[in-house]
Amino acid sequence: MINPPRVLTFAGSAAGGSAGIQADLKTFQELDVYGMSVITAIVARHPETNKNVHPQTLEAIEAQYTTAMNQVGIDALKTGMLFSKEVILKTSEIIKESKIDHIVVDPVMVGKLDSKLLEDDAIEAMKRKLLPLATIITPNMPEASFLLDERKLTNVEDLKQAAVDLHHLGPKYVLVKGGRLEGPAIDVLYDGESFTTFEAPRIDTVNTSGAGCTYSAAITAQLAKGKNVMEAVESAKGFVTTAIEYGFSYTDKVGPTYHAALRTRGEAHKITVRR
Ligand code: PXL
Repeated sequence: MINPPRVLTFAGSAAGGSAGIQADLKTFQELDVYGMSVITAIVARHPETNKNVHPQTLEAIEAQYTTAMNQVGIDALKTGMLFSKEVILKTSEIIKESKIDHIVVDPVMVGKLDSKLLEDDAIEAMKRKLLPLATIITPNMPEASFLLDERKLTNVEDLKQAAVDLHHLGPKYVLVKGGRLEGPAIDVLYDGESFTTFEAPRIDTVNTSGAGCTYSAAITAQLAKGKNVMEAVESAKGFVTTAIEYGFSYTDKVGPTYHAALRTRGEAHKITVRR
């Protein structure tokens, strides 16, 4: 028996199961890595108070991390919803001291159901303290735009320029995801020297809740398993595209992607990679 690689997510708990910690752990399990979690906040709307985000204390966050590190050890780590400046600073400090090889930062800001997942005064800490520590950052178009002073992004050329400018903040790789483009879903990867694009067919569905979490969790799992960044992105995009294809909903609202799709429904979508 060879022990599976150990992967930790720092993220919010999405009580509905489609996104955040829940999406990450499902993805880790599907990709045969050992999943662990640090819950930074609980996202769940109270019917009377309407309160939606229930932050965890820095003490609880540190305790979870220490438990995972000391009881198990960590080969790769991803961050999702961190919510506040304080949590971003604490998480950055932890990552910096940890010397973990693979750090994936998904700069989560707003959920598909319009939950606000990052406070306004947290963005500077994210740019200055967290992004420089990343092996790869995975903003979608609104997140990339927000990190670049609300720049308008409308086509692949804009995504490429955004990737170059985000690379100046210090991450080794930048993946700007073009899920909101017209036409095929094209993502741009930039390593400081050259671009690689990853193209999947557009899937006509609204059930994409947690797709971004799932994609970055799959990248993290593949890095932990020894793939390089390019291979990890290609394989993760195949995984998430298949999960989106078989997305579903239990209600009339946006539903989850289907994390087990690749295992239970057949082949990954072919991803067209251009260098
Ligand atoms: O999909 C973004 C996301 C990330 N993390 C948590 C969420 C959501 C969306 O709702 O709830 C915890």
